[in-house]
Amino acid sequence: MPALGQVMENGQVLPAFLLCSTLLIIKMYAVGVITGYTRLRKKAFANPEDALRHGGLQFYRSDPDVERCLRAHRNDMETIYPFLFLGFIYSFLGPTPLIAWIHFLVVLTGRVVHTVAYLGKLNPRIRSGAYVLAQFACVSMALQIIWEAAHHL
Ligand SMILES: N[C@@H](CCC(=O)N[C@@H](CS)C(=O)NCC(=O)O)C(=O)O
Repeated sequence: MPALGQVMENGQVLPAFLLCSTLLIIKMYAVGVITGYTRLRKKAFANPEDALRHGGLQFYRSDPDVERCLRAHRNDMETIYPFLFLGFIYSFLGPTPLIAWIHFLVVLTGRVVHTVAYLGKLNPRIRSGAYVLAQFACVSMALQIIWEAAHHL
């Protein structure tokens, strides 16, 4: 396996991964901000002390839109966190830069579309398709890591 500096210089694979993964982390932050904004807009708070601060204990309640944000965030955690591991290790396997870029961009695009479709209540097929697309790229990276690791046992 090449050293970190080599990967950075030669293939532009690691910088591609760092770019896409950091954008995805910022995307997750955005979901958190939208969740907080939705709580304020719908007056639906997760803690009694928050509700008291914003008008009374009656606002210590759940809300379908807030729940939707939380599900989008949970789905991000189920998919993006594994990508942070898989993409990083994959970057060190010496993949063809173009193929690696395609993997990372598919995950980035898939996850952004998933969030937009989920929060925007779009046709569920768009969300499912985006989910499957991003997962497909992640499974591809996982299989390549397993393959490489198995050959170094
Ligand atoms: N934990 C997921 C596993 C399957 C999954 O991630 N499905 C995608 C595409 S249908 C999804 O957007 N699920 C909705 C969600 O996780 O809230 C679930 O409960 O649905």
